[in-house]
Amino acid sequence: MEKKHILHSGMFNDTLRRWNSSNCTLNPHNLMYPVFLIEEDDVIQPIASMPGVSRFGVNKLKTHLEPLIVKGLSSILLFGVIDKLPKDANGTNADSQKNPVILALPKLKEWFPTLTIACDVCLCPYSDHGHCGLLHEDGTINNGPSIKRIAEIALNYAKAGAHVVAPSDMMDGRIGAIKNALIANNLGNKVAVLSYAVKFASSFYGPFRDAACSKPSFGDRKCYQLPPNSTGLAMRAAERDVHEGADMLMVKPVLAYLDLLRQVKDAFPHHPMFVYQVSGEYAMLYHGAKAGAFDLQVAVMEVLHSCRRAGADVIISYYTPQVLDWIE
Ligand code: PB1
Repeated sequence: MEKKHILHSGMFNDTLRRWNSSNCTLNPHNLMYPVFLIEEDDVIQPIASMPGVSRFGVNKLKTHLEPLIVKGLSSILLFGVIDKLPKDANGTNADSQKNPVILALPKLKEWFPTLTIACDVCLCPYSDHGHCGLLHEDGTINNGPSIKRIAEIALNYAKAGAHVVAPSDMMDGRIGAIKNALIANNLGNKVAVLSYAVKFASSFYGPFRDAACSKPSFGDRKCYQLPPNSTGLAMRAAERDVHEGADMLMVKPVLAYLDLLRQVKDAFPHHPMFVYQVSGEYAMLYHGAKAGAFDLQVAVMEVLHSCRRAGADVIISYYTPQVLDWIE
């Protein structure tokens, strides 16, 4: 046997295994914690489709985040969920002064000065049609007004104190529109744009749509979320958003798209690469472990390490609270 083919000598103890796994470290700053924010400040609403995940009023979110900050949590991704505020065709309450995200931002910044706060920017949780953009009469996406509206919402979150705006709408040109709006308002150097650049029309979003009350009222999102089997469109989407000024890129979902994560990271090595372990991926691991198929901690850590190995710099995961304990 060739000497170089003797591999067991490189893995017979934990230190040797760590030496062979150095590019897969997982630290708190590699995690971003997605949280759902509701209008009622002192309410917690467990989400049936995502066992262990809840929607929080801002005061309950404070209590929930405090111990996580102590364990090193450095960033969250806010999703507003409205129930009392009306939804309309324009998503008016996406950025109204009663929007829970707009109201929470100054409080969260005061309570947690070390926390980087990203805000998801989209119309689907606020529009009566449940789509991520504005529509023509015939129900198709009206792209021009959509990116204008998305940029307006992003700017209002930035003005309310967001460090990062993250447009998950997938409209063509929204990154450039947001960037222009930030620059025109002297915020171009104070607010980062995290683009959901490579986001697929996945089957793994169901639990989120339940959690955020954001299901499309008709049709689907296949005309603006990438076809799951597209590589060319995926790479062109990343290139488009880099060209328009995105500060960070994202691939979403992740487990079924690790190949594209690697391709995007290799194509754009100078951009922080985010991945989103989405609601269906969360639930899949939860229920698999509950059914006894595998140990939850071992499986979740195996998946998160695969994301790091495939090029992810930051992982958006609902498992963040548990992972902070597991890596402590
Ligand atoms: O956890 C998840 O499933 C995330 C879902 C994601 C949130 N950014 C979107 C997917 C969808 O519902 O189509 C929401 C789109 N703005």
